Amino acid sequence: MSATVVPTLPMIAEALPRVDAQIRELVTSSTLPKVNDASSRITASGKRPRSIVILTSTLALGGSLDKRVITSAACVEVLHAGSLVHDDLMDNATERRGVPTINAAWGLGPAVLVGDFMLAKASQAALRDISATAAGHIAAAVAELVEGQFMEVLDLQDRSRPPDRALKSIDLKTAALFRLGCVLADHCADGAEEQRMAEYGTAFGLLFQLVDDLLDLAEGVYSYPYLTGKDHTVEYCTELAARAAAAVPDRDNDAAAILRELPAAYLNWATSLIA
Ligand code: GRG
Repeated sequence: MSATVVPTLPMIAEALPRVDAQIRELVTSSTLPKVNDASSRITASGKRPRSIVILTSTLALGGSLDKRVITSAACVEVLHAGSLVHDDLMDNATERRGVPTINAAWGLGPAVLVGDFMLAKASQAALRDISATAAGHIAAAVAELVEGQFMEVLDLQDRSRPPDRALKSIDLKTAALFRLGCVLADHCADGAEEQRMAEYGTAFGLLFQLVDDLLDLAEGVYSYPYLTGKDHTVEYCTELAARAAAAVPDRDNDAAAILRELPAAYLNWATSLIA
């Protein structure tokens, strides 16, 4: 999700390298070079949409891009990457972000452990550099990810999968991290808008996964668009973009305006690819 896909601000572009540096610090903090090597490889790239949402949300709420916010974004990216490591080993995937997966390069056992290491490092950084409240939000989101993935593993090959159950699984496995990012941004900005930011993260997170599923529709798994059809899914995504925009707290600044535009801009980009 780069500036060519969605609108952004120069301050966000300038802050992203600080997020990358913090990610690097977290994933190279093992005493074991092989653990650092594996977790660095999976975090070295990625489109960083979750960071863009966290940084923009903070500015929209009148906060500054300080160490706590940069750490929030880094923690969410490391959790996301850790969950991808576990997802790849469950799927037996061989390549991710242009490099061999950890399960393909080192085997299943090391992939379980590297994913666990990344979760632990994100939690530790949140407790040290943000707050106990932030670490609590992270633990709750990890539990949601696990539950969402659990539902996914059970249901993905089920032809009679009810679409609402597919949505529930998306809410947990993908929207949870966007929700977490928005709640952390509110926490760091002291914005007192947790509920509206959680609603924004939920709507954008659902939209983000549905777009991913629309782009992967040919793969034939029982995803929400496969179950309900492409047109219905695009219509539902349009509703989600409006729901996200309406949830943005009533602030009159450039970042809030961008936050309102982001979901629809992302959807427009995706629909131009699948048209
Ligand atoms: C270990 C935290 C942890 C969780 C275990 C495996 C699991 C439970 C959850 C995984 C859930 C999952 C695979 C969600 C899909 C998320 C998604 C839409 C990934 C694609 O995200 P992008 O497009 O990818 O941001 P890049 O590579 O750009 O980061």
